[in-house]
Amino acid sequence: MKLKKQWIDKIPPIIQHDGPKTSLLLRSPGKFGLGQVPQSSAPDRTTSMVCGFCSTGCSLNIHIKDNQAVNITPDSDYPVNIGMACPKGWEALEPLKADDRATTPLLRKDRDSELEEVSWEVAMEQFREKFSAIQAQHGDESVAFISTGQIVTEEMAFLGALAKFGMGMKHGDGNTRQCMATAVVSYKQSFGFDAPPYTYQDFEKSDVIILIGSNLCIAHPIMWQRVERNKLNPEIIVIDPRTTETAVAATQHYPIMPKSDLIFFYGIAHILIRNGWVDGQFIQSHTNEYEGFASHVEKFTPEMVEKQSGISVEMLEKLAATIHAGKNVSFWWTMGINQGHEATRTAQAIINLALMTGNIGREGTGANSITGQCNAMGSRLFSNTTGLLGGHDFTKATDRKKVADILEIDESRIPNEPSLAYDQIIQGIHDGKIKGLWVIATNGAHSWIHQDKYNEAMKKLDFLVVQDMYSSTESAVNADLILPAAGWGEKDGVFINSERRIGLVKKVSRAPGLALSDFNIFKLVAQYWGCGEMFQKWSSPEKVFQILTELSKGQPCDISGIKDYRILDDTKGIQWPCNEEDVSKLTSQNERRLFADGKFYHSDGKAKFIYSDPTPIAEPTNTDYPFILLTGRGSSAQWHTQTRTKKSAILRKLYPESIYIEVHPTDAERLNIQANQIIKISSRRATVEATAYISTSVQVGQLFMPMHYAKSNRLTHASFDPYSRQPSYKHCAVCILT
Ligand SMILES: Nc1nc2c(c(=O)[nH]1)N[C@H]1C(S)=C(S)[C@@H](COP(=O)(O)OP(=O)(O)OC[C@H]3O[C@@H](n4cnc5c(=O)[nH]c(N)nc54)[C@H](O)[C@@H]3O)O[C@H]1N2
Ligand SMILES: Nc1nc2c(c(=O)[nH]1)N[C@H]1C(S)=C(S)[C@@H](COP(=O)(O)OP(=O)(O)OC[C@H]3O[C@@H](n4cnc5c(=O)[nH]c(N)nc54)[C@H](O)[C@@H]3O)O[C@H]1N2
Ligand code: SF4
Ligand SMILES: [Mo]
Repeated sequence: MKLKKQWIDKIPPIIQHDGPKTSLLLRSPGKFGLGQVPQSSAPDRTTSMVCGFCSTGCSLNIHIKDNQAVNITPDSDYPVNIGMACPKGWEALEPLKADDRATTPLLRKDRDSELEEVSWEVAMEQFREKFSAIQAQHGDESVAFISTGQIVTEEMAFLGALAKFGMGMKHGDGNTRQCMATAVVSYKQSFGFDAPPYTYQDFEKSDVIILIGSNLCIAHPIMWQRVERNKLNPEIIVIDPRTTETAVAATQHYPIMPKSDLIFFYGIAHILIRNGWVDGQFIQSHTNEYEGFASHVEKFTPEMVEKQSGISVEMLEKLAATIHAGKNVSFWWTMGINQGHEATRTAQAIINLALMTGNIGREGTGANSITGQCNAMGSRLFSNTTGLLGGHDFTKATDRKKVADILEIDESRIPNEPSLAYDQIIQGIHDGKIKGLWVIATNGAHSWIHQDKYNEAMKKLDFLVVQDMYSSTESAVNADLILPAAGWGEKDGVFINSERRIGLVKKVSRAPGLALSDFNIFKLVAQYWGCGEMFQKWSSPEKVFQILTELSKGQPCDISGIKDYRILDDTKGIQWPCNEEDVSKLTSQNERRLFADGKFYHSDGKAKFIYSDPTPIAEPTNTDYPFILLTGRGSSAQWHTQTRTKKSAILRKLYPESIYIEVHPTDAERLNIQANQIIKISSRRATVEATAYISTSVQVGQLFMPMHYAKSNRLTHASFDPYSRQPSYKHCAVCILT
């Protein structure tokens, strides 16, 4: 079916809502009825909204004067952060004011010319012309999109629906592939649905808290504060090759050999079974495949595990004994697990420990994957990339029909298979199958693994569109078209945090120049593409939210009880699920966890033990490349590729300005490296220079480089977990050139 074109005069005057009147008039005279921006003189006020950085989802009070947000204080009534915020939260307004904000669309006439300012009319015309010409010549699947976990859920859903149902794209993935894909696949296979079971109160109710590949103090500082509030004098166990800030604060640290976690956890399961420290009743009533698992782990004897993981038999026995002694044991994992060559099975080995000891569904327990970005959970359920909107499945005819009926679209517009994964899209570009790419709110030119290969792919594209708050990002500077976007604080919608809590984000500030909210950009694209009619009901973020609640009906993530935004404000965010019955029971301090009834989402209501044999790492060290390079978060003041956090003068004081690498004193001495010396680090892909920080936080033979400096991903090796296709950022072989 070809959709009818609708021309510019039918576009609703949406542009007028975003930028200030003056710059609109200066920059884009013309067709959009610009004289109507109200210059309101609203009284000073304070409103609260969820933070736009990490997945903790703290609520911040925003103080507004003369209709502009001027200051932030943490919200003391919100059940997540209870009056606390980390430096990024306190400084969240600063990135909005930066000089390099994208304020107007920028277009490159051809590959060799400079980016030039153009009006939205020209930008949208080019967008339509270039992408539709590519599709006409090479097929619908020759244009793809890469989205994000950092825009509001309503925007993600709009993008996913527009690109796939409206524009006929088959392939679109998100930066959540770099981050959460492993947790998604693990939960789906083990529980029957992608469902992190916990509530943050579990940090306070656990007597044994096990943090695996998670540097909570740095990456989720307010979750760490929740651990600190625990009055049970808990054992805090950190399993991490590095002596991180979190490991230093723990009661037990297991400095595991990188990527030996699968063997390690099978070894712990072996000891628990050998000692009879399992919950037979729970296993019997609520799980499948336990016998197979128990015989699988027989060969992972403590002696064998000691050799592979570097953790002594005594320590292994101690960990198992601590788990057994705990009343409420909680297991938490983050990127040290998700980003690995056998990440899915490793996450499932953690899930298996919780299941076999009955540590799930009760307070202070759980197999708990911590998410990363402010709306990673929103993207998992509603981005329409890997899964069909609302936690549905592209491959199921009944799911496609349900979604088509609710959206009142032709069922044939819904693809019957999930998209290619991020790495397959990049490979598709290299292979000449994908010629057009639309990148939204992610900076892959810095953050994707094996960066040089990524950038080569970008050069091969016929047309690259980057939609971002800034025109200066590593991704934007190489685009053919930059679409200027409003950021957090400049638009409305919801985020879903790590404990499944849906929280509101509000427009408290005006986007600069001609920048538009992503929502309004998608609306414009729909109009220009000629599929505006399909999205007639998608008139505002709140209207879209209501459509999403309807789509979720009957799913484990059912939120059909949440009728409007107001209730989210009144109840301080609501955790999914929340159907009409649940909503009547909500209190202002509501905290809910999943699986209290022991029912999982597989058709027989049981969880599944999933396991397989360990596999070799992709790039082992050798005499030429003798060091293991680890990468990750460097400080609580740095956010990913730094497009936002480097805009705050206060945050900039809290971290080193240029790239550094941590080296153990023994290695430094052997290679005659002095503190703060600039050294060269080489992998099979590139050589980069960095300042040497000599520190016992890394083990001998291991190096750590934060991901916040663009060069780090020139070194990383592009290998992927086979089930989740998540990149293995935390292991590659390098040498130090002396
Ligand atoms: N300040 C700040 N906070 C953030 C972010 C940020 O950029 N800055 N990003 C957010 C996002 S999107 C995410 S995903 C989270 C990430 O949060 P985390 O996952 O906690 O952060 P990382 O530093 O990437 O990795 C955690 C730890 O994994 C360890 N590790 C490496 N290899 C292994 C291994 O083989 N086994 C084990 N057990 N551990 C290993 C590393 O040493 C590291 O300390 O943080 C979120 N919060
Ligand atoms: N070596 C190494 N690499 C890693 C990791 C690692 O541990 N090691 N971690 C990986 C992980 S877990 C993650 S999540 C990724 C993150 O990687 P990215 O997603 O590339 O990182 P960000 O810097 O958060 O990029 C977000 C972009 O969106 C823009 N933006 C922010 N808000 C908005 C908005 O509302 N609208 C629009 N249109 N744009 C907006 C920002 O300016 C920025 O350019 O990095 C991955 N890369
Ligand atoms: S912990 Fe996360 S959500 Fe809370 S203020 Fe800091 S960045 Fe924002
Ligand atoms: Mo992430």
